[in-house]
Amino acid sequence: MAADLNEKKYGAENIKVLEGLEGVRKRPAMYIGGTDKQGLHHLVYELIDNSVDEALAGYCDKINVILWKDGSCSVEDNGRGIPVEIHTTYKMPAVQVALTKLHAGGKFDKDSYKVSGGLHGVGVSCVNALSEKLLIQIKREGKIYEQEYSRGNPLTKLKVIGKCPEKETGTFVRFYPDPQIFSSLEFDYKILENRLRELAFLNAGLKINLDDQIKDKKEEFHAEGGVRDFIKWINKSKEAIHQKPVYFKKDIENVSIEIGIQYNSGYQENIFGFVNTINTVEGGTHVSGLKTALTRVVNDYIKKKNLLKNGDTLMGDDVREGLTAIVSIKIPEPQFEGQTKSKLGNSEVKGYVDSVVTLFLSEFFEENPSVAKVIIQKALDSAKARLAAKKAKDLVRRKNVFSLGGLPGKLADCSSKKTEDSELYLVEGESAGGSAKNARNKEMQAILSLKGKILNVEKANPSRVLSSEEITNMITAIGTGVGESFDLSKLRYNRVIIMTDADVDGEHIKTLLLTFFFRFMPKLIEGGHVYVAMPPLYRIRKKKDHYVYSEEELKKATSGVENPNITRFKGLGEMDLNQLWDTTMNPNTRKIKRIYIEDAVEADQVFSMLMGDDVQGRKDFIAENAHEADLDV
Ligand code: 0RA
Repeated sequence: MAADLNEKKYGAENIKVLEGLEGVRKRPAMYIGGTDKQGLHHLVYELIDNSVDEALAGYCDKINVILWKDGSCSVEDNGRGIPVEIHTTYKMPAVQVALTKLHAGGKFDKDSYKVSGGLHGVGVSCVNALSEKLLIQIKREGKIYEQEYSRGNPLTKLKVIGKCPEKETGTFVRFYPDPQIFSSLEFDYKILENRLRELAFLNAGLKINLDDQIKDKKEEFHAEGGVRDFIKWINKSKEAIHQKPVYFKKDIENVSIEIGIQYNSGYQENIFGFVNTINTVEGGTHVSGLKTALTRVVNDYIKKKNLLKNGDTLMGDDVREGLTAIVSIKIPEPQFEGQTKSKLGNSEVKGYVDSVVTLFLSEFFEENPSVAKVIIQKALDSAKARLAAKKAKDLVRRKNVFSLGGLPGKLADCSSKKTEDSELYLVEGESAGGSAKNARNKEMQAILSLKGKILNVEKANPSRVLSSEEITNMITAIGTGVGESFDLSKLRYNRVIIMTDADVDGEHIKTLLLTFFFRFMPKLIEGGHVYVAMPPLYRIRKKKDHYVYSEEELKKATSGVENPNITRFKGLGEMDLNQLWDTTMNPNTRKIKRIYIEDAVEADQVFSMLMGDDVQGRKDFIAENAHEADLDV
């Protein structure tokens, strides 16, 4: 550690190191991002990352995560075990150094390079600092060691508590997150499940167990096929146009590169980049290396087989329609750039990935001509559709120029011109639209009513989507444009609120609209501008009217009340103007739910499943999630 302090590149980190664990408790957000649910789960990730590093170094093939009934969480691995020898500088066991001294990235053992990715790489000492209690057990050299901590301070000395076979080694850490620090203490099975599954896919062969003793749920994540299995999993609710994913893995210099590719019959491009198991949502040199090579290899093949006249070539977008790809690289010193530090900057990586893809993919095409054929045909088709879409887009643009002020006639706009204050309600049906128009606050709320069901964008090609009138009306009203020409600064309303009936049809329309936003305006969702209104299901008449939003709530609210006066709202149309205003439109009393894209992989899965062909998957999903609506008033 002393050596680290002398290294200039650790500038900002040094301050953290000097501050010590009190600094972590004083300003936890600086170390783990926040003290909310996400920060809480960050603690688990920090521990898992250490174990994954041990797996990457080749010493561990099993990680167990347990959520205990008493609210604690433990992470156990069968790696070498954190060293217990007395540290020469600190004169205490090395494990105690690891748990009580902040480390400026990397493990305290300078020679082992850290590959997996903690957000801040602050490690187990941070978890210790933010835990009311922490217990560590280590198996090394035939002995079992144990030590206990509270809020970063040792409660006991490291002691030997038993024996074990020499070849049994590993580290077990159980921690109790500190209620003085965290606003939420409950671990979420789903959040952990997604990350653990991802880690299993990204570390072929590694077995990861998740055991939730509160929810009584267990799962083992294990993928011998690595990224190949990941691709199959992402595409499972889509229709693949070739059965086996294209897959290759190669190490160049110090960089390990693993790539999987499979096309489906849809139109979306889904390329997921990972660097040291971190999802690089902003892309970077690994992703651009893949894109460049893919376009070149396809065009070379087309040229060689004379598949296009007059030497025409395809564009990158043509080659990526319906593509699901993963490029996962592991690199000793990643440089992250971009707004959220999730874009890979290492410039040498682009060439490495390009050369791997060029080599393997051209070979694959030569050896699998029937697969090459369906992929190339798909790219040729999408080039045709691109030209058609361009015509349709031009049409939309022209329409905007000629129509009144550029806005659709069906839009009842608000009078305020300030985006910040204003809201656009997208309302199902003309009659509900009419009621909303009368109930609204004209100053800040605009209404656009939509005729029944909009086009299913998952199944239609982009040129048809963009020539549908309901959709062009919506695009023009929102103002930002779509796809690559999307410009958030042109947004005309701060909130776009989808308001449908609380029934099956309403649910369907809501999903269609969300799919549209997800596919064509994902930044609108990312920016937190998309909401759904939550109209109540029932009114209970007491001294004051009381609205309830679910069957359970109704049961609770009426238990013990004899002869409650209940009205069921079948739709928005059955409410009078005051009711509509109070329950779904008045910013002070309504319930609306903000839509998030938490995880691109999962969102894509859900949307494909809900909108695509996988009927059974869809039924299962709806049955499982039907009761989960988190409400924001
Ligand atoms: C440094 C050196 C050695 C192992 C580890 C760290 C280690 C750390 C963690 C954290 C969680 N699980 C872990 N497993 C191992 C190796 C020392 C040696 O035996 O040569």
